[in-house]
Formats: sequence, C-alpha cells, structure tokens
Amino acid sequence: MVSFGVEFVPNEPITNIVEYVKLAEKVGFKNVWITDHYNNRDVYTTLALLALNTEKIMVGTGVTNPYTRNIAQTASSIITVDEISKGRAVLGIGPGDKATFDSLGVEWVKPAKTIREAVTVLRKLFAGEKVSFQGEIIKLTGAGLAVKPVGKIPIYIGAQGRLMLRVAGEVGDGVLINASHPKDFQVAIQHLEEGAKKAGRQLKDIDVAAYACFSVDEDAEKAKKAARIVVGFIVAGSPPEALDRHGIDLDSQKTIREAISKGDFKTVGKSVTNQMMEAFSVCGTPEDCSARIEELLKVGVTQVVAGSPIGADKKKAIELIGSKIIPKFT
Ligand code: F42
Repeated sequence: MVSFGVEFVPNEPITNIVEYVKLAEKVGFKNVWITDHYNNRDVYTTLALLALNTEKIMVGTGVTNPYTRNIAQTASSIITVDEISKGRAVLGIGPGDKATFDSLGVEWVKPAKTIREAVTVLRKLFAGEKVSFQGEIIKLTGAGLAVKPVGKIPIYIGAQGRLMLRVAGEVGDGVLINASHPKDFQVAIQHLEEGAKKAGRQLKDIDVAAYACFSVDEDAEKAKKAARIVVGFIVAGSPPEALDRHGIDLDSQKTIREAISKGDFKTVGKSVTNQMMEAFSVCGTPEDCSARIEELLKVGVTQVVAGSPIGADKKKAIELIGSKIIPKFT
C-alpha cells in the first residue's frame, strides 16, 4: 500500500511550516521531510518544533549529508528529535548539494562510499555502541553517544545515480528518489534491486519514495504555473541521459541554464515546455495527479512525497491531496 509524504524547504518562518504540517497530519500524510541546506533555517530546530506540535506524523531530514555535519553529531541530533517526537524520527541522508559545498570549502569526495560508511556508523551509534571505525572517508576512534533512540530510526537515502541507488538498495530502509515520471523509476528501481540482491535483501524491504515536484489545484493551469520554474531548475540540473529518456534536447537545457544564471525567470518560464512539465512533475487537477500516482505505483513506488511547490496555494493543495487523492489510495 502507498503512503504519502510532504516536503518543506525551511525558507519561510518555521511557524508557517508548523501550520502546514499540522494540517498535513490531520488529512492523512504519514511523513514530513525537511530539507537541509546550510543557507536555510536549521533542519533539526525545525524538526524539533514540528515534533512538539504533532502527534502521529513521522518527522525526518529530507535529506542531510555527512560532509557538512559530523556523523556522530548527526546521530545525536536525530536521536534528540526521536526523543521529542516519542519515536517518530526518520533520518534521510544523501551526499548533499555540491553547489552549496563549494562556497563552504567542503570537499565532495566519493559520495557513494561516504554514504555507505555513514550508514554503517549511524546504525552502530543508534545501537549504543562505542564506535571505532576506520573507513576510507569516515574515521571514528571510540565515539559513543550517551543517548539512545526511543525505537528504531529508519534511514532513507537520497539517490538518483546508479551507484547511489545500489548503496540505497544495500543499506537503506528507504530511498528518496528525486523524480516524477514512471520511466525514471523503472531505471532507478533496477539499480536499487541490484543493490538489494547484493546484500541478500529484497525490493520489498525498501520503502521507495518518489520525491516529486508536485503541484495540485482544481485549476490545472494554476497548478502548472506554480510548478513551471521548479521544473526549469530540474531540467537545468538533469544529467543528459535523464533528458534523453524524455526526448528533451541539450540546447533547450542550455537556454534554461543561461536564463537561470542571469536570474531571467521570465525566459525560464517561457522555455519550459509541456513535455518538460510531463517529465519532471506530478502536476494538474487532483484527477491528473492521481492518474500519475497510479502509474508510479505500477512501477514500484511505495511512498509519494509531495515536494515543492505542492500547489499554487500550499494550504489548499494539502487539503486537496487529503480530500481527493489520499482516499483513492488508502
Ligand atoms: N541535497 C541537499 O543538500 N539537501 C537536501 O535537502 C536534499 C534533499 C534531497 C531529497 C531527495 C533526493 O533524492 C536528493 C536530495 N538532495 C538534497 C540531493 C542529495 O543530497 C544528492 O546530492 C543527490 O541525491 C545525489 O545524486 P546522485 O544519486 O546522482 O549521486 C551523485 C553524487 C553521483 O554523481 N552519483 C554517481 C552514481 O552513480 O551514483 C557517482 C557516485 C560516485 O561518486 N561514485 C564513487 C564513490 O565511491 O562514491 C566515486 C568514484 C571514484 O572513485 O571517484
């Protein structure tokens, strides 16, 4: 059975996000995911406030990384959220956003290996072990925490690339895949399954989340308008094989990239085609979005995360998902 999650970027006052999340919990969302970028509000402070203001929804980082935060500190932070939420914490972790690392002087080495080592160490720290670990990237010498989680903290891995997806298949309780179209999941799930098999696991052991660009409104045009710039950013950051899979040429990507770098969002909006919207978003009326969700479930998605922008009006969109989409699938 599918569950629903919602993503928030903490780029507005946290008190607003608390209200959205209380509403999301009320209308049936199972997970909330908060992004982690050094230049936005802090993810753990946000999760603590969400934990205090909710009762059922699972609260998670979506996603943190092992480069800008030491892994033992990450373990301590999420265990604290677990305590405040009485066992509802989830740790989403990925290699992070290289663009923001450059400005911090943080070196991005061997992302797949780093994540594998990070998850190994996290599980030991969660178990209360004193950890001595000499990995290629992560090195701990007798590090142990004085606190333990209330329950098991699930670890989800943010992954798109082949190697990252294989690591997620090997060691993740779940995977957060930044995509919206069944074609992309067909490819991703093959890699995920390869990793799972290697570790003697099965695909069904892993919660496969579509961390999608989502925009819903009763008026399909309003929904599209709200998602257009987000889709522009996705096109700009997509590898050539992802564009090729959807028949999008590199010249249109170049045009969008140049417009973004100049801050010319009018051109970005005009350059985003219907084909791009179709490839990189779950967008339209509740019926349109439900039809896409049906397709995603057929290829193996088990959690649908409504990511930015969610809709032209976030509150209305959360209510619409709760009243017209979630009931169709639960
Ligand atoms: N990033 C953030 O910084 N903050 C967020 O809040 C955030 C949210 C988020 C949510 C979902 C999601 O899927 C991703 C999210 N991200 C966020 C981005 C995330 O942190 C990663 O940047 C992104 O998921 C990584 O994309 P990717 O899976 O394509 O991996 C990159 C690193 C890649 O190039 N992977 C390749 C691959 O095939 O997987 C290569 C991996 C690689 O480097 N392999 C070797 C190794 O050992 O690591 C190195 C080879 C060698 O020897 O050098």
